[in-house]
Amino acid sequence: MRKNYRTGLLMGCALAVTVAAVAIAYERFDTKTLKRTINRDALLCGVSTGLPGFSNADDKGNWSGFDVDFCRAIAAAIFDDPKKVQFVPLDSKERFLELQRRKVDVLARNSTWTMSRETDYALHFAGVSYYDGQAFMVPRSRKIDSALELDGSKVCFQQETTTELNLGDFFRANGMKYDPVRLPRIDDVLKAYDAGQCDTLTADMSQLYALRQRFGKPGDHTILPDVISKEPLAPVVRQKDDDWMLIVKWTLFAMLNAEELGITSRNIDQALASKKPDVMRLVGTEGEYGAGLGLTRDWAVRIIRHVGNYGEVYERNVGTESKLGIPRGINNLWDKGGIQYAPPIR
Ligand SMILES: N[C@@H](CCC(=O)N[C@@H](CS)C(=O)NCC(=O)O)C(=O)O
Repeated sequence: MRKNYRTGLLMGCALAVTVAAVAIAYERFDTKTLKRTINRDALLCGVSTGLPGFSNADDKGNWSGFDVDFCRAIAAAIFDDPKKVQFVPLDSKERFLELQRRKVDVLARNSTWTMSRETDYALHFAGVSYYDGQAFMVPRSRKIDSALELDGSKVCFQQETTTELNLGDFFRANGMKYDPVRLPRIDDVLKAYDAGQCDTLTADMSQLYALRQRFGKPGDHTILPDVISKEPLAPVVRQKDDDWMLIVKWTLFAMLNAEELGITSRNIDQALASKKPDVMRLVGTEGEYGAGLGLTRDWAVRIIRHVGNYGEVYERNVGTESKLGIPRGINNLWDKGGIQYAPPIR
């Protein structure tokens, strides 16, 4: 009797431990991001702490930029209101951990898609929003025009980025020496470079264009043409929430497909009357593609109307007409000489 009681107790405990373990495993993989976003009535979007053209808040706290617009596009698809976003600035060190801990629903923050970031933090990069590569910035007065002239330089960069490894690879591969100046925050990196504590600053090329805007005289700094790495920048979500991943991924693809089909925020109403099958599927006048995402039929129309297609977002924030002035380059669509290519909506 006593033995039976003890066995029963042990089995009960084992069951409780198993249930707890399953609950923890379930917790580790959050599958309810869309539901929580809707209940909260706002998207929590992780962005960088301040990169003009990508994600930057003015003195009234209004955010703007390429990454910020991507957050707004997701909010537009869900709520038909691009303003329903709370921006959460995250520096390079905290970004993936805070996403994993659910401080944000999505990270849209100049983050390079690498294998270890997906495997170490149980994340997925949803699709490349910007193809970038690492480069160097130097004071124009140094009269340097190639990264191969940087032998013996003191190099400033931000910690917990892909930058450090690429830097080591590049100098080693070219038989050159350097002195690393590794700093925790982007403001420290800028200050150190501005104070002449390093001879060059290295980061992704797009970010050098952005950071240059933060100096009193941007024209006093040259971005060298050498690109030393592949930096596919992509929005990031947690693993095992496929429904949410689909929304983030197809938001990007809808923006790219809209550009390819010539649909913009200005001509979206004409597109609604179009009889072209590809246009009809994108704008929801044919098929039920929104329902597959748990969204409405006009999900893509909402994105295009409120935020614009990929090209509009690129040009407005970072393109040659903007302050940053970055040529479209490989971020052009595949049929215009670039490598941006979205799977079709069908
Ligand atoms: N793409 C690279 C670099 C990303 C990165 O964090 N770059 C820095 C240097 S420009 C940055 O954005 N800092 C802004 C911040 O920490 O808020 C990566 O994913 O590691």
